Amino acid sequence: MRIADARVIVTSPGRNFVTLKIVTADGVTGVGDATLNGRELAVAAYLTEHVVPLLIGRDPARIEDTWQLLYKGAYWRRGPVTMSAIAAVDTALWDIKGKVAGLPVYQLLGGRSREAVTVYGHANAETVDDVLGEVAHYVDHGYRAVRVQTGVPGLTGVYGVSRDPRHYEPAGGAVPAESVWSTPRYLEHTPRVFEKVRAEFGPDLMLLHDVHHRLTPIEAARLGRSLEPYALTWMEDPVPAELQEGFRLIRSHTTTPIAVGEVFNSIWDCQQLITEQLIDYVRTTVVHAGGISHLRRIFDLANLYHVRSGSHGATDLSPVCLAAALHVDVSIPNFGLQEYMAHTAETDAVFPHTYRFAGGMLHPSEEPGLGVDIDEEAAARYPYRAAALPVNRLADGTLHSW
Ligand code: CS2
Ligand code: MG
Repeated sequence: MRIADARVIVTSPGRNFVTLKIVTADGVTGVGDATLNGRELAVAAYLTEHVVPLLIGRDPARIEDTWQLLYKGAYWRRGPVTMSAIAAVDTALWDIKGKVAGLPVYQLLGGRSREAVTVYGHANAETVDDVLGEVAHYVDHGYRAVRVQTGVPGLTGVYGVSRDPRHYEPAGGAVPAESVWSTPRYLEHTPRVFEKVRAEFGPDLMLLHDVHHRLTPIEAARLGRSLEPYALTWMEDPVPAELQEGFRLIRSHTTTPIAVGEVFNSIWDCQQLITEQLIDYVRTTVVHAGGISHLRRIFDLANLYHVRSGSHGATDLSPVCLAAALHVDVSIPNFGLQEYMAHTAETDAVFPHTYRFAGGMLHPSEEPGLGVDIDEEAAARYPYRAAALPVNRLADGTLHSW
């Protein structure tokens, strides 16, 4: 079997997505997500100019050798653009391998380790009273886990609070929107949110919160300690994670579990965090961490150190990524949680898929391969539009993590 064609498809059904479709000479196709929010065209160009020419004529069955060729062969290793491009190729080749074998990909990864994939939803609102209603929405729909994000009194445009509570999309126009941040106001407000949510919904509901990279380690330690009475499942991205050793300081002060990794693109980004048990969940996912092959390596390392998966699953990861993630989620021994922000109907129409939601869980496709595709005619109806992620500043104008 040989790769005869590989198409890079950029489409924007409500938001931008980049998809790689690989076609073999026998007509078997595979798809991979290559979407990098705010940097979509960088990945599309990397694929078109530097990857697709290498794929034509290769044996699609050689997934590992292709991965090594694209990783080591680039000389310039790692980084979100390179690893998203490699991820798309890897994912598409696993899709093809499943179709050729006549098996859903999870069967090629060792089979089921659980019946389905427990997911968490996104309850968000400007005020605490309104967010209680949003949490109730997810509980009423069977969710066992809910992420809670609210506004902060005195601030506007706080991360995680969206106009449309069901579809949070942070990328806006071509020029980044700017918001103003205050850590003192946030640290003062957040424990009160979870005091009310826990009191309203009792001890069994899994509660999560995304700090979104905004604190220093000692501030994160203070937040973690203030949240301990409310027994969160995790506090996410408490600090920017380039300084992995910085998490030792957080760890020494609080037992609130920590989840990190949606911005990581290789095992090297989290090796110290995992091997020193500085985190409890690693949030890497298929599209940004080198595909199914590399993601499995990260989760296998994590498994040795009591670290569970908690893969990213925002709406800027396409249904192709989510379909692939579910095959990994259902098969690994150390699954924790899968983020699930449902895509819009417009997006789902471009990416027909057979995974399904029921009772707070996602069920991966049973079709051969990943169980997802891209409708190229529908995709062509949604041209790309530049959309940048916001930036964040302190009141004095200092650029802060968004
Ligand atoms: C967030 C994302 O889902 C999450 O945990 O961190 O909404 C993130 O901000 C976006 O994926 C960025 O594109
Ligand atoms: Mg996050």
